[in-house]
Amino acid sequence: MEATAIDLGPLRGFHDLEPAVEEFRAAVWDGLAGAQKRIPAKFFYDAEGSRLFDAICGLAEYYPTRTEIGILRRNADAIAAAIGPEATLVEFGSGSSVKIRILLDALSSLAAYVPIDISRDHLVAAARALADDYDGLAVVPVCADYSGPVVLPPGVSRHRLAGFFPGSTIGNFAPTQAAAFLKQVAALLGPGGGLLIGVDLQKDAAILNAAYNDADGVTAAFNRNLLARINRELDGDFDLDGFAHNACYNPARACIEMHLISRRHQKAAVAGRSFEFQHGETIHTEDSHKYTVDSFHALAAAAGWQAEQVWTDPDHLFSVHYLVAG
Ligand code: AVJ
Repeated sequence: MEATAIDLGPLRGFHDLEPAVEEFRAAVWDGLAGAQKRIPAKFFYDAEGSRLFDAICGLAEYYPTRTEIGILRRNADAIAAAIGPEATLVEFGSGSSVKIRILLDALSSLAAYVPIDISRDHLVAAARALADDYDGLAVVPVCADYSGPVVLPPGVSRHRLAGFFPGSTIGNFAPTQAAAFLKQVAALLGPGGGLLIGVDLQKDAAILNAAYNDADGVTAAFNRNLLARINRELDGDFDLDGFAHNACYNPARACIEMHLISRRHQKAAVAGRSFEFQHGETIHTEDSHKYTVDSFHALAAAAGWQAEQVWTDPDHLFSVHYLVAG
């Protein structure tokens, strides 16, 4: 079979480390073999999952995206001043171009923009659109799983590195993993490096539960797409109607837990292996941890980051932090 060439258009390079299907299969086999079945949330984002996530971001109930965008817009100048001139901006997960465009508009000079994302097609499309719209901006996309070790491409200026990790994606990590990730980012960006990070805040459980159980069922479709993806990529035979979406705030863990609940006793095959599901048994698909400003500062400090500034919205729903390594 011939390799398909990727048309880079005006991009300055492309580093493709997209996880292979073997990694997905190993994670699903492993995750469905345990007493509590689970699948890592990073596998939500195939093309269909990325499309559904974009739809979630526009839902009335899903406050984080529009709230974070509001915070970035209102404080764009202060954020640009904190990042400083001639920085190389490294984005972990290149989901929403709306957010990065707010920063690119406010930053008067930038050495390069390096988006890192697990979903190759999504990444290339978003990177190309930015390179088209921001004349002279060096856009260097890296297709990789940033939850593991990341190596920046050669030729990217290390003069001054600033990370951007919006969306409260940090909440998908358990607190100990989040600290490990923040340490790894500090090592990657080096002493004096900065990190602009969005963190969802603890709040009334009713607001949180509504955000993850939208009336239109988009979050349910996003959750079930994990099974559809297994069927597509791992020769699975999941009956999608056999699983119900469930998301619920667990106050003891300060965390939204998302599950797929088996509606009956059933079996499903994944790449030649059969798994059994009891009636009511769940697959744990996502954790979304919520912080206070103080609990996040403590986490960041334990990982070697100093809290420089924090911006929030009038209702205290969401926070954006600027941290400095060292
Ligand atoms: C972007 C991963 C942070 O946890 O709120 C949205 C993902 N899951 N609705 C979140 C998500 C269900 C989202 N993160």
